[in-house]
Amino acid sequence: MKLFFHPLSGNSRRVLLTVEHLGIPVERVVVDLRQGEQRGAPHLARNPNGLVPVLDDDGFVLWESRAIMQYLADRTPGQTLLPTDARGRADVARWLSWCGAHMAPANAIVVRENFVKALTGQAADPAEVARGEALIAQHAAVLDRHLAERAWVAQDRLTLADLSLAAGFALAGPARLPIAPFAHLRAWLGRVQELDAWKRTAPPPAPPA
Ligand SMILES: N[C@@H](CCC(=O)N[C@@H](CS)C(=O)NCC(=O)O)C(=O)O
Repeated sequence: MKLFFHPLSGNSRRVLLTVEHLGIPVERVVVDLRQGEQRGAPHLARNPNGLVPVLDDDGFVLWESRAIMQYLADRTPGQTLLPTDARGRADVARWLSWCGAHMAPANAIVVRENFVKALTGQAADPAEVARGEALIAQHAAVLDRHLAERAWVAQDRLTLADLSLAAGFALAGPARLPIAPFAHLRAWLGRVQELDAWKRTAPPPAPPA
């Protein structure tokens, strides 16, 4: 099994977290996003969107990080990250969908403006930063309220929902994501960051611009 990824990519991180937590042997292949390798013909043949991550399981090629997470869990006997009963799966799927539609895109705006652009010597666009911060405030408030009464996002245990959402906050410090007002969210993020899988998937220091 091969995973095409980039070490600083939050979308890759949620798959790496799943791989590490489940202990799946995967060959990791870096796609050099700074050099535009994702837009070259070999990678476009894997993913016509020109994005990472992509999983290649003996010719079964799968893109979209949350689909890859679910596939890996389904292929792992005895795993507990993805429930097998309909309601449990729906609960986790609800948060995976919400992460993809709302929380992660909001985080991504501010990560791009405050972190990715700095890597390439570009200035952040203040209007975009403000737009991203407003979206984070809106969606993080929902997650924070939810986490006020529970330790984990779904099912009262660690699931793919936690790994998916936490990956979107991986660059909260360097990208200055405005999560200071959300104490329950920060406490939950701390719990995820204590996981061995989190520690083993930490990206290397960002290269200079
Ligand atoms: N919805 C996709 C998003 C993937 C995505 O946006 N990947 C980013 C890295 S975090 C990427 O490949 N960017 C390269 C580019 O935009 O050229 C997923 O969840 O896998």
